[in-house]
Amino acid sequence: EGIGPQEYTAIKMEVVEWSEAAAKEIDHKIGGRKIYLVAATLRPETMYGQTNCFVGTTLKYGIFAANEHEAYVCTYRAARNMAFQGIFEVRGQVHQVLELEGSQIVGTKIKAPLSVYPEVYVLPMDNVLATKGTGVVTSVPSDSPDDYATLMDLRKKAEYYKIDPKWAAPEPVSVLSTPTYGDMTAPALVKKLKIASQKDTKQLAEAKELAYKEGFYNGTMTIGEYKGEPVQDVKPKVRASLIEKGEAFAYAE
Ligand code: A2H
Repeated sequence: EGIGPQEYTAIKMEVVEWSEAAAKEIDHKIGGRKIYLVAATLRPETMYGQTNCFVGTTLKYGIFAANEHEAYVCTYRAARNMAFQGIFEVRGQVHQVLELEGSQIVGTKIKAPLSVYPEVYVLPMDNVLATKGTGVVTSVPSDSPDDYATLMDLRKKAEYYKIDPKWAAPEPVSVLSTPTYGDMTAPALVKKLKIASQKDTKQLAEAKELAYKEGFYNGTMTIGEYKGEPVQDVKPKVRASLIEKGEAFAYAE
């Protein structure tokens, strides 16, 4: 994070089936719109390896009407930014249809664009910041140490986290390979830095830095249309293709 705005790719994850707790609240006000959870990522080239998506259980989310056909789930703060970036039908205007608590969204089944797992579940993560991105984090445990550590926590303590173990079952998938960490960067770093859980925030920050540098500068794709090509070259191509297909949009803050 340096000078100037952070350019995210906002991934549109269409709701396939709401969790029981959210289904109770969703009513006719959505007006037949397709609803998407919107996740802000800096690593669009890793979307092949999405296994789930994360929300903060104590965060407040809204369902915002983007236009006649679509509504987005994110924090109010992100919706306001989107409105001023011309992402909604009327520039500057936020139309919140409903408010939901993160805990209510957990267990919702969604589509994950590009993923080898076409449908995945929403799971809880402790360290989702309300002040960054959309408050929705798509999970790529092969390349994000935070995502990997959290997924392992959830598998170990499904009951404590109030999740169905099957929601956390998809295995990490190799997306890219690096000379230092091999085909699974995040699991390799979690092991190397002896990270035991998502609560090890200091080591996770270090792992995140190392994973990003090695993956971006020395990584080669192991999957998808650009298999064998350097990650640096592939990132803008995957981003452009997702945007062109209507599965993502540019979001900055
Ligand atoms: B990244 P930066 Cl594979 N709270 O996407 C916590 N983390 C958040 C967030 C929030 N509100 N919003 C976004 N993020 C995560 C993929 C990924 C990411 C990989 C590897 C590293 C990585 C899959 N998760 O991030 O502080 C999102 O996770 C490390 C750079 O703006 C987003 O990109 O630099 C990243 O943090 C943005 O963090």
